[in-house]
Amino acid sequence: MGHPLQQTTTAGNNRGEEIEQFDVIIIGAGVTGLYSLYRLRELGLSVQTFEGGGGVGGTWYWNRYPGARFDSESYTYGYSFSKELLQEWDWKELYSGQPENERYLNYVADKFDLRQHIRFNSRVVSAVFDEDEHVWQIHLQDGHQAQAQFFITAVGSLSAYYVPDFEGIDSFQGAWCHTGRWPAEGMDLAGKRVGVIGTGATGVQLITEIAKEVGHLTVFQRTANYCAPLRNRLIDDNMQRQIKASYPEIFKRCNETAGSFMHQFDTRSAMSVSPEERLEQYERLWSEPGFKKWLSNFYDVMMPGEANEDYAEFVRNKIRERVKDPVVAEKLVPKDHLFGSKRLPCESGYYEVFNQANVLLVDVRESPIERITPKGVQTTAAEYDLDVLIFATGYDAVTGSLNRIDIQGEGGQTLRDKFANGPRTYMGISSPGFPNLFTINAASVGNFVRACEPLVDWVSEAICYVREHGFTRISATPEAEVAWTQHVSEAGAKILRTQANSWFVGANIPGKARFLLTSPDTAPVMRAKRAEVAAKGYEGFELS
Ligand code: NA7
Repeated sequence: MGHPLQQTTTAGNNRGEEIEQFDVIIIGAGVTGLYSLYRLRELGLSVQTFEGGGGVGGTWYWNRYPGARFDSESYTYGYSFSKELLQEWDWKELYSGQPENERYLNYVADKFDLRQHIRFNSRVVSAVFDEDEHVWQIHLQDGHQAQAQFFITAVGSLSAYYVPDFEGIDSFQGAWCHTGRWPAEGMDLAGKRVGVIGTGATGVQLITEIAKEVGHLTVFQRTANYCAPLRNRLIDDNMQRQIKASYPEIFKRCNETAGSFMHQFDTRSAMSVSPEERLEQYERLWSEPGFKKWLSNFYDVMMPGEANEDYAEFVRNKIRERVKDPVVAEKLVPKDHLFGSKRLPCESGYYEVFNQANVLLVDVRESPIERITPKGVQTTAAEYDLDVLIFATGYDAVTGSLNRIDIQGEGGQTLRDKFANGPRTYMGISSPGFPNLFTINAASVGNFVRACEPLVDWVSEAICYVREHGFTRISATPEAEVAWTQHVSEAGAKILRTQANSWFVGANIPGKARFLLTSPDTAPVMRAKRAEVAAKGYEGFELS
């Protein structure tokens, strides 16, 4: 049974098999995909979602590694579209962990009866635009086919997990996995010799948690990160009542900030106040939870220059204070990139792990990994014997998850080829030659849920506009693409996010073209831009 408003039809393919037809096909049942499904269905369209996983949640389905949790305040990360949902759901912790986040997304799927439109364990292998019929033909790994007028890739910006191509990886006789594919049944780590490669936001969460149970831990670090205390705590009844009474203000505040977080920069320059006042503010923010110490700081801390370096040194000294062995401490102190040029990993005892006698930090920039051996990891300096090896080595961001699907637009052009030197889009969401395709996984950063809701609303309204005005297709114009791509390149060069070698610019994947993979603009600027485009009858798009 479909939603009462839905009209699902079928058509025959050239082998005489029936193919289900929908108005919209969505790939992905994560945070963005679930909301897209809900929204489009409420607008009366027939929608089918294909999800590679066995359940809803996306990032919060796959990332079951110990320690996985939010870095945004939980109550700013929930959907805002339903007042009833906001009042019903109790976030238990200030920064909620993976099991609870997955439960939340399952609760949403059940409450809004979304599962009936989702086909799980269904990996889409190709999507081909039919230029005669103006529909997308979707092919799944299991042979299933479907078609729809509109096609939305809600495939996540960090979902194509990346395992470096180390020689000998298949010879390893212990157990290994990537954090983004943590087995649902867990990994048996108790008392074992465990190795972790990678010390990004994921590695920092994982290492802190598993250090409590492993026999011995070897951490292979290539780049030290600036990490700050999360200061998580339980939400008590009083705070719960306050949160529920103030959701409109919370979301209003998030919507006013660059990354849709609830923290606002201090409008003063760090260098305009006395050193004592500056330090007092650094210390005060340091004692508070979450991203405040990053995003409520003097505004110029987030700009390359004197203030940024002043705060970076403050953070470096915080690390030095916590690690007993000065040699180890110096290895953990970042010196090769600017503070804030990567998303700030938040931690709950990370640095103290390196004071444990059973924990070894291996600097693989000094002695790179040569190969994986049957017994463990061989660097240029030594071999480390391991029972379990965990890759916290990140993701082929944004384009990686699109590239896993053979997406063919007009004239047989593939999106993979078109994006080979970085995404060529208009506002991240549409690319000439690929009509009726919305690549919404390429458009949001920051607090993901806050950013995705207005984006999905915009795409849904665009789809309705096309249908209501008697058109069958919408596509960005080549001129809009050229102008936007140039804007990303020029404006991107000025922001802190492009200064480090991180996934934001594809620098974490060998051979990947360096190009900012997300918008260089703030969330309010992007919302205003999209609103203006729509108000002008979808300026920069061709409707036919
Ligand atoms: P990240 O931030 O991309 O971190 C990946 C880590 O893996 C990082 O420390 C890398 O070192 C390391 N890495 C990658 N390849 C290698 C090789 N070949 N050898 C040694 N070390 C390697 O991914 P995360 O999953 O931690 O975080 C992704 C986002 O999720 C994060 O931004 C938050 O928004 C949440 P490197 O720094 O490249 O030297």
